[in-house]
Amino acid sequence: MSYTIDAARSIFPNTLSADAVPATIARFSQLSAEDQLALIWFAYLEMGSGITIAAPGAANMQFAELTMNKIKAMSPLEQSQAMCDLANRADTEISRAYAVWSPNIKLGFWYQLGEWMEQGLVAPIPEGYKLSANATAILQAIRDLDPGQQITVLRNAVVDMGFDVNKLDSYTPVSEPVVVPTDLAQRTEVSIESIDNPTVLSYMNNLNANDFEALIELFAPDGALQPPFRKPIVGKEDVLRFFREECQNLNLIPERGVSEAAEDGYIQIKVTGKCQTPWFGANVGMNIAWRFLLNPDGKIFFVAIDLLASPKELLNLIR
Ligand code: 45D
Repeated sequence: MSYTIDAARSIFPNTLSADAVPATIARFSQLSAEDQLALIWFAYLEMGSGITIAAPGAANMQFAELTMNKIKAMSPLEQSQAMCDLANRADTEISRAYAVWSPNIKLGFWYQLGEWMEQGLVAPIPEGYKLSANATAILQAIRDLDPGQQITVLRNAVVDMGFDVNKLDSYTPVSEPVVVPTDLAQRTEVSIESIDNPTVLSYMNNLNANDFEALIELFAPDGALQPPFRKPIVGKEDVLRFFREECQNLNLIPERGVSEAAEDGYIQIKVTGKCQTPWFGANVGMNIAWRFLLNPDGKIFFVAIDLLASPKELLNLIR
């Protein structure tokens, strides 16, 4: 007998993830499109007063440029409609174009629209717009989250907008160009209290160096990676695609861990620490757990990445 992905998902079952994030997103998705846009606008303004978002690079935005300029050229009424259509996942040309973009392109698109809204080039949220009671309560719930959870809610809200790709017959995903891995001489190495497993250390170091080719070789052929609040991505090909499309320029700062023998010669290792996204840099450190299950060859059969419920969870290494 050996592990299944399904069984692997429940290693270290005491790990408490930030359930408030999917709960908030579920409530958010019940709101009207107008309320959704206004709520994000207010949340974004409040967040922006404390932390700055890094502007996306031009190379990443080339794919959204046409659509952004189309919106910029519209009348204010049409602009508001186009944004509502995105929130409503309506079947429009813009919503279809948006749907196939990688999360970072979607975020960059809204970053630009947000700038243009502030500059008066794109229709703003009407002055004096009054959020519904539900939206007001959700905005308060977002305020009560820690910064790492707040930015995850915002990211998920953006990723969920646009036409549903599952309703498209076929499509080509559009993502930013893959960066060149960091020069060997420039790489830094992590150290993790109580962990010296070479696979785990190489995982962190290769991801930090954007060296996705080396990173994927740490995985078993049928290995899987489960991002926060998502189902596992299974198989080297799909995991590699995920790394290229969604994992560039992350900064992993693992702190401590625990390693123990599992069944059939497997090893399970839990590591906790921080992760920074290029959008917010060192301003926002997300509290993260990595739950690895390594096969007898030392390859990654499964790794889950969890956004933790609270900083206290960083110290929770019990089985
Ligand atoms: O609707 O080990 C307006 C993996 C109003 C890989 C707006 C990982 C209207 C393996 C303001 C204009 C990736 C899993 C909208 C590790 C409106 C691994 C705009 C984890 C939408 C560790 C809103 C990585 C805007 C993690 C512009 C956990 C919002 C990465 C912008 C997490 C929001 C990254 C932004 C996160 C959010 C990034 C830029 C959570 C970025 C969030």
